[in-house]
Amino acid sequence: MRVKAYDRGSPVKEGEAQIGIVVQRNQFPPEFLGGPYTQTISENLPNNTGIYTLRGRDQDLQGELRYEVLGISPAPLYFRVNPTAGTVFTRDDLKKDRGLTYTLQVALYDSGNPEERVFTEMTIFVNRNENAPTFSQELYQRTVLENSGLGGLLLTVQATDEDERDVLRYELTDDETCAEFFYVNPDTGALHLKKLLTETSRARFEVRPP
Ligand SMILES: [Ca+2]
Ligand SMILES: [Ca+2]
Repeated sequence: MRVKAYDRGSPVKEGEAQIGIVVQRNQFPPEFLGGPYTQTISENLPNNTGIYTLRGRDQDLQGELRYEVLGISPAPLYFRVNPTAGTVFTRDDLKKDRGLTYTLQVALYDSGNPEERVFTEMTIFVNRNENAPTFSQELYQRTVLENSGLGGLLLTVQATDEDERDVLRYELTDDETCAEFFYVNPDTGALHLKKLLTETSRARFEVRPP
């Protein structure tokens, strides 16, 4: 646009200028990058531990992005998000609950006028250890010949754990002589001879729970 000013003198004289108006519009909503999000954590995490940082952007950002937890219950009781950094933190003792999966719904706002927003969900899996492993039998027994060869499979112990994600490992816990003559595969529970029994006069080996 042009604008003109003139006097009322005689003769009339005038000056001219240009006017430029820039209209700032909020054309683009913000967006989350890389979602949907998942994270697996331990139930033992202390309060205020950062577990993940959400990332957002806005093509015509005029101020700052703002993150806010909106749901979904009970996730907001245990998790919060830093409004400017987007980092998700624990906010309470997870042992107060027994949930294994939490869905945290987070909104992202730009600072436009009017404000635009977008939502995302973060799924948080919590590892809990509520059950001790149990063996399939209280006693495993096997008689072997004194001259049994090394490495042969004597028996296999087997335990299960009701905590789905727990991975079990086996270990001999009794006296040193047992550990000297026998070996248990930590992954499979298979018990093998690792030293010839002719090298001891002992007739009975017992491995008991601690
Ligand atoms: Ca925007
Ligand atoms: Ca367990």
